[in-house]
Amino acid sequence: MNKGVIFDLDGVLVSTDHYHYLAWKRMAEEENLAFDETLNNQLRGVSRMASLDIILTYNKAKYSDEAKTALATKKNTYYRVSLEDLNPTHMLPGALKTLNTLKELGVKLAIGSSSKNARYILNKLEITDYFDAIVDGTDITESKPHPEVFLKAQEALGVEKSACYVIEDAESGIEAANRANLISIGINDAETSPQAKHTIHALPELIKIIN
Ligand code: B16
Ligand code: MG
Repeated sequence: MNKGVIFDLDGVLVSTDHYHYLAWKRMAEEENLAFDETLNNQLRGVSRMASLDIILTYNKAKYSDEAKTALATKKNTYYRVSLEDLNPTHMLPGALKTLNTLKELGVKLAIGSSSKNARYILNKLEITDYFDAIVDGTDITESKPHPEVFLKAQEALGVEKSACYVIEDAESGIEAANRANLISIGINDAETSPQAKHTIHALPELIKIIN
Protein backbone atom coordinates (compact mmCIF):
# COMPACT_ATOMS: atom_id res chain seq x y z
CA MET A 1 0.00 0.00 0.00
CA ASN A 2 1.30 3.49 -0.90
CA LYS A 3 2.20 5.54 2.14
CA GLY A 4 1.94 9.30 2.51
CA VAL A 5 3.29 11.93 4.89
CA ILE A 6 1.73 15.39 5.15
CA PHE A 7 4.06 17.97 6.66
CA ASP A 8 2.92 21.07 8.42
CA LEU A 9 5.37 23.84 7.50
CA ASP A 10 5.84 26.54 10.17
CA GLY A 11 7.33 24.89 13.26
CA VAL A 12 7.98 21.52 11.60
CA LEU A 13 10.29 22.05 8.61
CA VAL A 14 11.33 25.62 9.46
CA SER A 15 11.05 27.92 12.49
CA THR A 16 9.10 30.69 10.78
CA ASP A 17 6.79 30.49 13.82
CA HIS A 18 9.28 32.79 15.60
CA TYR A 19 8.97 35.37 12.79
CA HIS A 20 5.17 35.20 13.09
CA TYR A 21 5.56 35.95 16.80
CA LEU A 22 7.81 38.98 16.19
CA ALA A 23 5.49 40.37 13.49
CA TRP A 24 2.36 40.03 15.67
CA LYS A 25 4.24 41.55 18.62
CA ARG A 26 5.26 44.61 16.57
CA MET A 27 1.72 45.11 15.31
CA ALA A 28 0.29 44.68 18.83
CA GLU A 29 2.72 47.17 20.35
CA GLU A 30 1.80 49.76 17.73
CA GLU A 31 -1.89 49.29 18.62
CA ASN A 32 -1.28 49.17 22.40
CA LEU A 33 -2.62 45.63 22.52
CA ALA A 34 -1.34 43.03 25.00
CA PHE A 35 0.52 40.14 23.39
CA ASP A 36 2.94 37.56 24.77
CA GLU A 37 4.37 34.09 24.04
CA THR A 38 1.49 32.31 25.79
CA LEU A 39 -1.05 34.02 23.54
CA ASN A 40 1.23 33.42 20.55
CA ASN A 41 1.13 29.66 21.22
CA GLN A 42 -2.64 29.75 20.64
CA LEU A 43 -1.97 31.08 17.12
CA ARG A 44 0.08 28.10 15.93
CA GLY A 45 -1.52 26.62 12.82
CA VAL A 46 -4.37 29.16 12.97
CA SER A 47 -5.08 31.33 9.89
CA ARG A 48 -4.01 35.00 9.78
CA MET A 49 -7.50 36.48 10.31
CA ALA A 50 -8.45 33.91 12.97
CA SER A 51 -5.15 34.73 14.75
CA LEU A 52 -6.01 38.43 14.72
CA ASP A 53 -9.46 37.66 16.13
CA ILE A 54 -7.83 35.72 19.01
CA ILE A 55 -5.59 38.71 19.82
CA LEU A 56 -8.48 41.19 19.65
CA THR A 57 -10.79 39.00 21.75
CA TYR A 58 -8.05 38.61 24.38
CA ASN A 59 -7.77 42.41 24.49
CA LYS A 60 -11.57 42.91 24.39
CA ALA A 61 -10.83 45.26 21.45
CA LYS A 62 -13.39 46.01 18.72
CA TYR A 63 -12.21 46.90 15.21
CA SER A 64 -14.24 47.24 12.01
CA ASP A 65 -13.71 44.62 9.29
CA GLU A 66 -11.82 47.21 7.27
CA ALA A 67 -9.50 48.04 10.18
CA LYS A 68 -8.92 44.32 10.82
CA THR A 69 -7.92 43.74 7.21
CA ALA A 70 -5.48 46.65 7.46
CA LEU A 71 -3.94 45.23 10.65
CA ALA A 72 -3.58 41.75 9.16
CA THR A 73 -1.95 43.23 6.06
CA LYS A 74 0.44 45.24 8.20
CA LYS A 75 1.44 42.15 10.19
CA ASN A 76 1.99 40.21 6.97
CA THR A 77 4.23 42.99 5.62
CA TYR A 78 6.43 42.76 8.73
CA TYR A 79 6.45 38.97 8.42
CA ARG A 80 7.38 39.01 4.71
CA VAL A 81 10.31 41.35 5.36
CA SER A 82 11.67 38.90 7.95
CA LEU A 83 11.41 36.08 5.38
CA GLU A 84 13.54 37.85 2.78
CA ASP A 85 16.81 36.29 3.96
CA LEU A 86 15.35 32.83 4.47
CA ASN A 87 17.50 30.12 2.84
CA PRO A 88 18.06 26.32 2.98
CA THR A 89 20.29 26.62 6.08
CA HIS A 90 17.19 27.69 8.06
CA MET A 91 15.56 24.29 7.76
CA LEU A 92 15.11 22.54 11.14
CA PRO A 93 17.63 19.81 12.07
CA GLY A 94 17.20 16.58 10.14
CA ALA A 95 14.51 18.00 7.83
CA LEU A 96 16.33 17.62 4.51
CA LYS A 97 17.76 14.21 5.44
CA THR A 98 14.27 13.00 6.38
CA LEU A 99 12.72 14.26 3.12
CA ASN A 100 15.46 12.48 1.13
CA THR A 101 15.01 9.19 3.01
CA LEU A 102 11.23 9.26 2.59
CA LYS A 103 11.66 9.92 -1.14
CA GLU A 104 14.07 6.94 -1.43
CA LEU A 105 11.46 4.78 0.33
CA GLY A 106 8.84 5.85 -2.25
CA VAL A 107 6.65 7.61 0.32
CA LYS A 108 4.37 10.31 -1.15
CA LEU A 109 4.95 13.73 0.40
CA ALA A 110 2.65 16.72 0.88
CA ILE A 111 2.53 20.08 2.62
CA GLY A 112 -0.58 20.88 4.68
CA SER A 113 -0.12 24.44 5.94
CA SER A 114 -2.48 27.23 7.00
CA SER A 115 -0.05 29.80 5.62
CA LYS A 116 -0.72 31.85 2.51
CA ASN A 117 3.06 32.32 2.35
CA ALA A 118 3.82 28.59 2.20
CA ARG A 119 4.85 28.44 -1.46
CA TYR A 120 7.11 31.48 -1.02
CA ILE A 121 8.80 29.80 1.98
CA LEU A 122 9.20 26.45 0.20
CA ASN A 123 10.86 28.22 -2.74
CA LYS A 124 13.22 30.07 -0.41
CA LEU A 125 14.15 26.75 1.23
CA GLU A 126 14.55 25.18 -2.26
CA ILE A 127 12.38 22.15 -1.38
CA THR A 128 9.23 22.76 -3.46
CA ASP A 129 10.01 19.83 -5.78
CA TYR A 130 10.04 17.29 -2.96
CA PHE A 131 6.27 17.50 -2.62
CA ASP A 132 3.69 15.62 -4.67
CA ALA A 133 0.99 17.96 -3.32
CA ILE A 134 0.94 21.38 -1.65
CA VAL A 135 -2.20 22.52 0.14
CA ASP A 136 -1.89 25.88 1.90
CA GLY A 137 -3.86 28.86 3.21
CA THR A 138 -4.79 29.88 -0.34
CA ASP A 139 -6.60 26.55 -0.93
CA ILE A 140 -8.80 26.35 2.16
CA THR A 141 -11.75 28.15 3.68
CA GLU A 142 -11.55 26.63 7.18
CA SER A 143 -8.63 27.04 9.58
CA LYS A 144 -7.12 24.16 11.64
CA PRO A 145 -8.47 22.47 13.83
CA HIS A 146 -10.91 21.96 10.93
CA PRO A 147 -9.62 18.95 8.95
CA GLU A 148 -10.02 20.57 5.47
CA VAL A 149 -6.33 21.22 4.78
CA PHE A 150 -5.27 17.64 5.57
CA LEU A 151 -8.23 16.00 3.80
CA LYS A 152 -7.36 17.94 0.63
CA ALA A 153 -3.70 16.93 0.92
CA GLN A 154 -4.55 13.26 1.50
CA GLU A 155 -6.92 13.26 -1.49
CA ALA A 156 -4.28 14.93 -3.68
CA LEU A 157 -1.71 12.28 -2.67
CA GLY A 158 -4.18 9.49 -3.48
CA VAL A 159 -3.20 7.38 -0.45
CA GLU A 160 -5.47 5.56 1.99
CA LYS A 161 -6.24 7.35 5.26
CA SER A 162 -4.85 4.40 7.24
CA ALA A 163 -1.47 4.88 5.50
CA CYS A 164 -1.36 8.67 5.73
CA TYR A 165 0.63 10.42 8.47
CA VAL A 166 0.48 14.08 9.53
CA ILE A 167 3.41 15.72 11.31
CA GLU A 168 2.47 18.81 13.31
CA ASP A 169 3.84 21.24 15.93
CA ALA A 170 0.45 22.69 16.89
CA GLU A 171 -2.34 21.26 19.04
CA SER A 172 -4.83 22.70 16.50
CA GLY A 173 -3.05 20.71 13.76
CA ILE A 174 -3.03 17.47 15.75
CA GLU A 175 -6.77 17.87 16.30
CA ALA A 176 -7.28 18.56 12.57
CA ALA A 177 -5.35 15.39 11.64
CA ASN A 178 -7.36 13.30 14.11
CA ARG A 179 -10.65 14.74 12.84
CA ALA A 180 -9.55 13.80 9.30
CA ASN A 181 -8.94 10.22 10.54
CA LEU A 182 -5.26 10.41 9.58
CA ILE A 183 -2.34 9.30 11.79
CA SER A 184 -1.17 12.30 13.84
CA ILE A 185 2.45 12.77 14.92
CA GLY A 186 3.44 15.59 17.29
CA ILE A 187 6.83 17.32 17.29
CA ASN A 188 8.37 20.45 18.86
CA ASP A 189 5.54 22.35 20.59
CA ALA A 190 3.31 19.27 20.16
CA GLU A 191 5.97 16.82 21.39
CA THR A 192 3.94 16.16 24.52
CA SER A 193 0.52 16.48 22.89
CA PRO A 194 -1.96 14.20 24.69
CA GLN A 195 -4.07 13.84 21.53
CA ALA A 196 -1.25 12.85 19.15
CA LYS A 197 -1.16 9.21 18.04
CA HIS A 198 2.67 9.32 18.08
CA THR A 199 5.16 11.91 19.34
CA ILE A 200 8.77 12.41 18.27
CA HIS A 201 11.66 14.57 19.39
CA ALA A 202 13.38 14.92 16.00
CA LEU A 203 12.23 14.53 12.38
CA PRO A 204 14.41 11.48 11.49
CA GLU A 205 12.39 9.45 14.07
CA LEU A 206 9.54 9.61 11.53
CA ILE A 207 11.19 6.88 9.47
CA LYS A 208 10.85 4.27 12.24
CA ILE A 209 7.16 5.06 12.72
CA ILE A 210 6.39 4.81 9.02
CA ASN A 211 8.38 1.64 8.26
P1 B16 B 1 0.10 33.39 6.97
P2 B16 B 1 1.39 26.22 9.51
C1 B16 B 1 0.50 28.69 10.05
O1 B16 B 1 1.35 27.84 9.34
C2 B16 B 1 1.22 29.30 11.25
O2 B16 B 1 1.52 28.28 12.21
C3 B16 B 1 0.34 30.32 11.91
O3 B16 B 1 1.04 30.92 12.99
C4 B16 B 1 -0.06 31.37 10.88
O4 B16 B 1 -0.93 32.35 11.45
C5 B16 B 1 -0.75 30.70 9.69
O5 B16 B 1 0.12 29.73 9.13
C6 B16 B 1 -1.11 31.70 8.61
O6 B16 B 1 0.06 32.19 8.04
O7 B16 B 1 -0.16 34.66 7.71
O8 B16 B 1 1.51 33.29 6.42
O9 B16 B 1 -0.94 33.09 5.92
O10 B16 B 1 1.92 25.97 10.89
O11 B16 B 1 -0.03 25.73 9.29
O12 B16 B 1 2.36 25.80 8.43
MG1 MG C 1 2.90 24.69 12.44
